[in-house]
Amino acid sequence: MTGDILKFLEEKEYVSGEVLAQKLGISRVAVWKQIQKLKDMGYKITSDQNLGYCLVSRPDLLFPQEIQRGLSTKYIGKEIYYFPELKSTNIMAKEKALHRAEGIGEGTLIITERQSAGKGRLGREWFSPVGGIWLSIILYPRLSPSYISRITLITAVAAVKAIRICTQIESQIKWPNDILINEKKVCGILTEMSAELDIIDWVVVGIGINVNIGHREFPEDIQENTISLKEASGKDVLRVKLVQTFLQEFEKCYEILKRREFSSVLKEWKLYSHTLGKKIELNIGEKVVTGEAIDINESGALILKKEDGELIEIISGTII
Ligand code: BT5
Repeated sequence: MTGDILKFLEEKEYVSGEVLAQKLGISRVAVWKQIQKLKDMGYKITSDQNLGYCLVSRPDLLFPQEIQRGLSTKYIGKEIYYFPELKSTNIMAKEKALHRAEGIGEGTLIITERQSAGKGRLGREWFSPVGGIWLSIILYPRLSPSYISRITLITAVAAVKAIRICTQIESQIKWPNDILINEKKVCGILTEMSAELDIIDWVVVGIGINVNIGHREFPEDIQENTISLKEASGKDVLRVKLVQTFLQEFEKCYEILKRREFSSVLKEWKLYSHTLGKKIELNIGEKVVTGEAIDINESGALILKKEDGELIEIISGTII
């Protein structure tokens, strides 16, 4: 309901309680109650006995009605579950993905202001205080499970583009799931799935972006290698705009992937790559391999040229 009333409130202009009541088909007292609710949520609204209500400013919070206002996607983010705090958006998204039959559609978004137990890969922790973007998208692609690494790659491309559009900052992708600015991590991606032998059941793409977070807020042990967009740009970044832009870019890339036309996104990935052409040391399972990262192939695997010249394909690993 508060979402409905927001559609009719004008910024910097008064709308009478009478008009709002008529448009929403509720009483003027009910309008007043909704206005109080919005104020409690952080919307600044002035009221005048004769003129009615005027929206002065919106809070910098990731409310669904704010994200959906002006969002031009077809299905990504059309349904949004918002929480002021969650353990982990990926955990919540995985629970929801199990309820596809009950209407949890493709593109459903789980978003929160802070995570108390944000997850990285392989059980690692993800620090997620207020001021960042912590979200997960639920997908049901009719693709084989081998597409999972490509889903991480397209997410990274969408994130780099959204960051550039909203902040003019050029970031780079460190294979497979990190986005870096000046060699420091600004964003991480965690893709999880459930699949049959040859078809994906569901995928949850989780992304965390350090947006308006002060450097000293990061725990000491990761401070040296982390950065936020606020730090990099020297000013606060509009998180709602960044979420919208990311969702729009993501949907474009995902549509391409669903048509199995990965090569155009892969081309962009290579353009933004921080990894290709570098000598790297990779942790893969129990083993460590060293070599030059020479390419990413059409399946999203990293091609590593070992010191003895042998070429190996790596689907997942961590660069040390
Ligand atoms: C990742 O793991 O980079 C995946 C992070 C995904 C986070 C999102 S937030 C929304 C969704 N819900 C979740 O619960 N998770 C996803 P990995 O490559 O394993 O990197 C983890 C490592 O990054 C940690 O061990 C730290 O060293 C470092 N790290 C932790 N928090 C960080 C932060 N906020 N910024 C930069 N680095 C961080």
